[in-house]
Amino acid sequence: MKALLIVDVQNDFCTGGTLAVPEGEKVVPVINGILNRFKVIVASKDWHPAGSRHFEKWPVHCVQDTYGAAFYPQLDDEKIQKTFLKGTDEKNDGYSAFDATSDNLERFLKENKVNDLYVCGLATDYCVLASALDARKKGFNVFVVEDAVKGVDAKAGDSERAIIQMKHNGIVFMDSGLVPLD
Ligand code: VGL
Repeated sequence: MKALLIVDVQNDFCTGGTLAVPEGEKVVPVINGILNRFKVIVASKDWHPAGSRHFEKWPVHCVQDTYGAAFYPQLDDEKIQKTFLKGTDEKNDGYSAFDATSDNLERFLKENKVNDLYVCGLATDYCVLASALDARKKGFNVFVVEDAVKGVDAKAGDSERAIIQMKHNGIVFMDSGLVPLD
């Protein structure tokens, strides 16, 4: 069984947000266009308390229950079966969807007999990177939908380096048009 993991497609990571990823919202139509190829669809959300230590490194973003933490409005979120909340305590960065505390992502995927995990969303060089690497460590076959991710690139080349690191760890990059239908 395959599953789609939609990482952090939240208002604060899109244009107008407090930690906007350049062109972040451009992933949304690409993601919406592949949802019907999956029976299992999950998402992660950055979900920080207002006093998070994470905000010593980053502008305040994705504070629990705020507009900035909501899914980008055009994301077709009705098809998401479960959303995993991460970075939920003051000491936790929560870059990886597998660090979610609201529920256990690894257990959910294994209960649903998922072995192929397709990853998309924001941002290539942080939460997509951390989630994809964790998925590999946990034994999933991992595919990143390359036209459905965007990077922060705080330092020029960060996304490119992240992609190389993922490829070195056996993660496969695939255009959305090639995601299998079944
Ligand atoms: C992220 C930077 C800081 C992400 C989260 O979702 O990739 N990036 N916090």
